[in-house]
Amino acid sequence: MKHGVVVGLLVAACGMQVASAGMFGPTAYLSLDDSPLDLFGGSLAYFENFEDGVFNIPGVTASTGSVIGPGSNTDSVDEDDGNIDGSGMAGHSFFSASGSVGIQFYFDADVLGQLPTQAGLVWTDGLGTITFTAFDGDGNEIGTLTGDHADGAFGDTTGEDRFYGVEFAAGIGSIFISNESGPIEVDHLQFVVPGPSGLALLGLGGLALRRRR
Ligand SMILES: [Ca+2]
Ligand SMILES: [Ca+2]
Ligand SMILES: [Ca+2]
Ligand SMILES: [Ca+2]
Repeated sequence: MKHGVVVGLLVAACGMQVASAGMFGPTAYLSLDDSPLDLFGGSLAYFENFEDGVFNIPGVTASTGSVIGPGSNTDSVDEDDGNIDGSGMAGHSFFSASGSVGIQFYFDADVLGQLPTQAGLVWTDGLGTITFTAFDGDGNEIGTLTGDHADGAFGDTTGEDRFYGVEFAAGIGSIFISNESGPIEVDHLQFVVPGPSGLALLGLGGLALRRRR
């Protein structure tokens, strides 16, 4: 399958690991360049970095949480403040007070045309073991990843930040992420919906993505 080959090449080129079939991560992530998703593959790519202070890309809703930042406790993805410098405090992230309850992002096939075939996000803060689970359109589990990379600090550190994602050709209904204790922060929510050829990138990161090409 051509699509799968392209993803594989990207993963290999970036030196990233695929934890199991169809799952991406957890892998270090400081900028969109670190994404293993096929955002330029001729499909519709959606990207949210929360940098305008609102969560407003179409076709996805969150079970809980809100946009925060900038601030000393804000853990944005590092690049969003214009400098990859070990700090995310000058950016924005998506926050929820209970990491153990976690955050689930639900995709809407009616809005998107169909469910995404790739989806992921970046965990940026919390405590304890991180768990990421992807579900299909019927709520059945596609796969789960776990990570143990939280640095124990509630500041703006970015060396601990990791991408978690999934690829599932039949359609991804939702993705869930949690950590054992403390609050939770995520950023760079991104997903790919099969569509007409030619990149039509929707979302706040569009300019950044085009600049890199
Ligand atoms: Ca930064
Ligand atoms: Ca951000
Ligand atoms: Ca962090
Ligand atoms: Ca931390």
